[in-house]
Amino acid sequence: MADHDVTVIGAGFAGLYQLHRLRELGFDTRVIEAGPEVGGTWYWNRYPGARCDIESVEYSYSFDPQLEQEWNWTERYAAQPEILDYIRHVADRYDLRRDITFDTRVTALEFDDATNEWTVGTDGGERFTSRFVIAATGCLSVPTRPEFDGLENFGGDTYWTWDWPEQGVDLTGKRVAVVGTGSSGLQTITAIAPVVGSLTVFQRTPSYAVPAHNHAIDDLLAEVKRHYPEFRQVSRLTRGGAQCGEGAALPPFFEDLDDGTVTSELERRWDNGGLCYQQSFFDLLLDPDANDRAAEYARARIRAKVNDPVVAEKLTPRSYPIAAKRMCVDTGYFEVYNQDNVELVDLREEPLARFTERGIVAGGTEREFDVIVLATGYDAMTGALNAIDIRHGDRTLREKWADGPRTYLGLMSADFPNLFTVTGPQSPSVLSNMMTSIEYHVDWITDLLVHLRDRGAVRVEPEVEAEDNWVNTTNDVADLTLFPQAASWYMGANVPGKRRVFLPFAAGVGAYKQIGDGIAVAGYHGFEVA
Ligand code: FAD
Ligand code: N01
Repeated sequence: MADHDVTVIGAGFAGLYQLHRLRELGFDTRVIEAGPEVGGTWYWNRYPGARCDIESVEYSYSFDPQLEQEWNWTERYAAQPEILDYIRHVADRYDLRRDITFDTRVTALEFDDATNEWTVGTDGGERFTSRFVIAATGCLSVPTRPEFDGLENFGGDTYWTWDWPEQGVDLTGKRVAVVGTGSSGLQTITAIAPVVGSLTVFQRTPSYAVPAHNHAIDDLLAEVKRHYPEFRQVSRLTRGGAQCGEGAALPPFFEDLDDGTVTSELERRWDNGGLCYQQSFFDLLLDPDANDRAAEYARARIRAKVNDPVVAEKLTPRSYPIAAKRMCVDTGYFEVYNQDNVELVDLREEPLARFTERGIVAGGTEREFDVIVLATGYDAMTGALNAIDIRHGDRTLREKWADGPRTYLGLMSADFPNLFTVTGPQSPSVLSNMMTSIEYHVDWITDLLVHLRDRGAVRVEPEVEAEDNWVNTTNDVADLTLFPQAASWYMGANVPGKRRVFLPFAAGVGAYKQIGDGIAVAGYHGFEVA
């Protein structure tokens, strides 16, 4: 008999909810977490300005109505400390910590056909067996760490946004460089600009960023709390797992709108703020004309914020369709470049050559710094799974996925029985409000484990044909969209040597839920159970 019924890897939002569900149902469950605390993303990312870009009333658990009623979000977009407080509160409220082993990394998983169990190996040298393993390892939990020439020679302080010191960093009056202008870079730059002595931003590709218009949400919170269950029901059937203040209404098709309505719709969405700008048209990521209009409008709004037209042009994204890379949500980011002590270095004009003891050489010029901040992104979706040596017989998951992930529903991979992935590749995950997708996957996996237990079954895995069909469906859907036209982390393009395939399922959370529910109702169609 296995040491545990289920091992969950990771104690972020996904791992914690998974533990709670399984323990309630009597499964002996153990969680292994690499970090010293719960929280995942929100434990590690303590950089200045870190906050969510999905509205707090949606970016939260829905499984317990009492929790929903009792927790009070203070802002439209909660900041990292508040989100981490919430996760800690959840861990304490449901007494989750007693089943979590912290400061321990799962390094190996090996499946035994004779026992239908996984042997789990950790970096502490422990080995134990588990009937099932659920990887709640996160889609954005393994940083890329680009190999910058000479980085180790820099004599000042270097910080990565994903591993910001818990005690904070005093940047007052310092000469600071930031490399990277995705969401992490933008949030950091905006937060530190008022205190630093000087700030130099090294930008390779400009980002589309929509203003957050963040504010206190007392009234909205009270209103949502009055009908939270119905509110969540609606969100689960939307494309993005969040309502964007529009309820269940679908956005209009671009070609159905006259020119004036197109402009007013873009203006309304932009002024409302946030990622929902990309929902201006249903076909914004399908129709190049729709995309061009939304992109041009965004570019005009961005340019209007920056005083120097040369700097404004450098900050204006042009090289990829809007929203084909994850958009950013900002709070005064572009205005930072109107400060006299802020410089933008466009790495397309002045390539980054190397780091030195004093600073960074780009375009033949050495700039000197006290502190360098690296906000260079993640090996998304597959990074954390491929970091574990996952074996069945003479095959590893890493080898199987060398040309891109192969999964059924983003939940399991054929020939790797009894191993589940929460928000895995080829599920909507990172294209959605992750809380909606996490809860859906955790509930789906839990229901399947109960189904197996009720039948005395000890093994489940996808049929190869079902997996092939799902991989084809995922790729076909992606090919209908403009996503593949951007060199994004969605495509694996930010990791040298990573195969370029579109990683998430792009047809939306609502469509995915209907498929997932249908497969379960049909007796887990496409899964072999033994
Ligand atoms: P994570 O929070 O990543 O947790 C995974 C955990 O697994 C980590 O604690 C990690 O240490 C652990 N782990 C990984 N591998 C191992 C191993 N081998 N052994 C042991 N432990 C391991 N999504 C949104 O929907 N809205 C947002 O506003 C939003 N903002 C974000 C902001 C930032 C800065 C980042 C980086 C991501 C953001 N995301 C957002 C995505 C975010 O990752 C998810 O919303 C969510 O927090 C993921 O939860 P998770 O539990 O699936 O994964
Ligand atoms: O990472 P990124 P991130 N030399 O990959 C640049 C979520 N998130 O951590 O675009 C120079 O987006 C790179 O340039 P380029 C959200 O899902 C959410 O910022 O590859 N530059 C890019 O500018 C997000 O999408 C929030 O040309 C290099 C930047 O580094 C995801 O996490 C906040 C380089 C990396 O941007 C990842 O965001 C934070 C090099 N060698 C994160 N390598 C919210 O607001 C990379 N870059 C909720």
